[in-house]
Amino acid sequence: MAVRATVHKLICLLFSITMIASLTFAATGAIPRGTTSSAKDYNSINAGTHPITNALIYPNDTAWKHPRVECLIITAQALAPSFQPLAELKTRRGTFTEILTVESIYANSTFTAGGGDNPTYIRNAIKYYHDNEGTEFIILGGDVNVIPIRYTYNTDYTEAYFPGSYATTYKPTDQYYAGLEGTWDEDDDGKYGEQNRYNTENIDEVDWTAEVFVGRLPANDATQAQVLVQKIIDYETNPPNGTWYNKGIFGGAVSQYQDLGLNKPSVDEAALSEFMIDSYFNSMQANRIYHCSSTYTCPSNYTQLNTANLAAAWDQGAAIVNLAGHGDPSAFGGYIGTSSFSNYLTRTGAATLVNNGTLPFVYIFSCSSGAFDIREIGSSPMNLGDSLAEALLLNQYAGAIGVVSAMRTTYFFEDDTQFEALNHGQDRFFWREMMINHEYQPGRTLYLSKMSYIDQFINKYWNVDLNYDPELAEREGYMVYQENFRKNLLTYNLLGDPEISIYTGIPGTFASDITSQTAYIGDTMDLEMRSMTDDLVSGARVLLNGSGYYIVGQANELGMVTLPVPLDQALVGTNMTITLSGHNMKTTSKNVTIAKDTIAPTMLQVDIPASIVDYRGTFTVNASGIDAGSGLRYAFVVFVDEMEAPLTIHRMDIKSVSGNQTIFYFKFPDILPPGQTLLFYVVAFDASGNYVIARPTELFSYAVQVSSRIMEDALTATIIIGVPAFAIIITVFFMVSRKTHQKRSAQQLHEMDYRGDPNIFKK
Ligand SMILES: [Ca+2]
Ligand SMILES: [Ca+2]
Ligand SMILES: [Ca+2]
Ligand SMILES: [Ca+2]
Repeated sequence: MAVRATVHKLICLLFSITMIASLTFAATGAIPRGTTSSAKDYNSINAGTHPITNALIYPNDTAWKHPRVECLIITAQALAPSFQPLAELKTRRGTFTEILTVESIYANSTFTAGGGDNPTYIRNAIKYYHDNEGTEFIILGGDVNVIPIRYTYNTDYTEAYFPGSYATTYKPTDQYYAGLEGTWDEDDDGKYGEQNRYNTENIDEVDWTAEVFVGRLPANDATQAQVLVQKIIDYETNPPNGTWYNKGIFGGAVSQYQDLGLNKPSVDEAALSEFMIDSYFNSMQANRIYHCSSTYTCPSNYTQLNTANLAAAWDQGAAIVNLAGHGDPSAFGGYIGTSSFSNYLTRTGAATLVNNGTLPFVYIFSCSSGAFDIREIGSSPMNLGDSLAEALLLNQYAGAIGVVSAMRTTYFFEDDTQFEALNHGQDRFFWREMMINHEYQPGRTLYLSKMSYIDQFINKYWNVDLNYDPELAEREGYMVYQENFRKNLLTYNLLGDPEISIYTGIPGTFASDITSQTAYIGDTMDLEMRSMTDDLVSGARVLLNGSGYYIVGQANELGMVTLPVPLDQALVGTNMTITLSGHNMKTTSKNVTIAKDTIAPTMLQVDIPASIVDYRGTFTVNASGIDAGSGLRYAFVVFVDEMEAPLTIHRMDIKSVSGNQTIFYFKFPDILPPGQTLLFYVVAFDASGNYVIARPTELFSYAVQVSSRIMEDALTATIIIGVPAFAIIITVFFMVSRKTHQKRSAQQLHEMDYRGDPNIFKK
């Protein structure tokens, strides 16, 4: 209906251009120029006919009763009941969520018609929901044997721990379910995600930009699904008290020890941690747990990184954890000497953490600690259990709320002093996305940060790319690391709920007076979302729910949100529930009693130009009305012909509201018709449909004369138009030359080499 109303208004506008021009001339007496006068108004209260339909004022959007599926949970039939409470949690606070089973996907020809395999069908279903329901978040409700993962073609490195072609060629990623453009197998050879030079079409098969935000809850059965879902529910609705909400743990290991014989410098991830703490985490309390090499000086306030200290800090509670160093599917660790190595957190250790309910969101910068397919496809000895990331998720009351980690071998450059490449770049871009760009939903954080990393690292240097360029490859310094750069992006995946809001501070309470106890049908609620301590809550969500309506609004940067109350007589006397939620805020609900404004407006006074309007000038109308109850909310200028039949309708803007008084404003949008007279009246409505019509007399409309065109005017116009035309020519000339200059600067930037060490290092 909203769309129809817009179309209607457009038609009106077109109508006005043609019809106003044909209004007949009706001379009025000469009036002094340059003033406005208050017309003597004759008010018809709730009487008299007007052409304003309800649809024009009170949209009744079908989406209010059929909300879009913002979040989709894909799981197996056997696990679906376990995910039901998660769907309800989200739906209750305004993220309408549905469950779709893989059994129903595989049996639905809409999703299987084009052929392919099970991941293809699942992705087709996601595409369908994204296209038809506007779905934004996808929860893969199950481990890889429940919801298969896509193995992409990538030959960067022969992986330890994985059998056969899983070691050499096929590397897993859930990004396949996020990037929905193309098929990821454009040459149809069954090898998905090939870079351009392995693809007979010579195109990149990966879609690097996410259309939806994907996270996986790695349950193997209904019991595990219940554990994962209950952790999310408790995190959101009943988190433990304490100071853990604004604490961050930064575990910095040593990625490389100095080796003078091999001319290798040390790489201390404490340095990356310090950079991120300084740049992104000012609002939080940092717990530094580092191991530092002999060539790097740890800051004075650090704790020694070892298994016991890391577990102790974790058990005390934190909102976020960043671990940077080395890893394998079962552990996170780092070098403690040139060739000696220590693990700091193993999957066994993760399963025995006791940080009861104080669940951090964890980013692990390492190799393979997030290989959540290891148990399903791995070979001995790693097939004895789940990956470290899964162990953190599946710890029943402790561990983590979510983990971003790598499924396979990842990379770094050893002198990446700006922390912009590969593991360094991706790690810090992730936290920058969360803390600086305020993307607290992990699915958005991960996929948006991947896109900024591509934009600001991969695309920044001529010699760095995700695809092979044979011409550039002729030049010295070109990095033939496309497979490494590609896999480093694809292999970092999210285990956890992509939609949940991650705590970065102690949760606040919404102010109690944000909403009033009653609302009128047909009204809008204009709400300022703020906390009891008067902080604005930008991005906060409001759900108005009841009698089959599900109406959602989201606050802008200033915390303002507008929610419509349907003009539905059936709502009068009922209670609707209004639910407020937001980042670092406790979700709260209360009832709003829906009433009807039965008090008619008392007055509408119209100001019109007191003189003949210059046809080259502007024509404006002000109207001031008074209504008890909901107040006058909408007003229209209705232009009529000499027989008082409506020609065009123009909505007025609200200029100000003060108590019961509303002042409206209208500016004629088209070229004024020279020598003609505009005939019109004004009609204004309160929220519930009571109205008042203002005219000068009971029978006639206001008349405003437009001056007629004379020859001198035409000559003057020629001169006036001539001068700007010359100015435009000059301006365009300068704009073009400026653009050429800008292009040259961009070219110079593009020519810069990536200054990192040309040798890439495995984690
Ligand atoms: Ca292919
Ligand atoms: Ca895309
Ligand atoms: Ca698994
Ligand atoms: Ca009223």
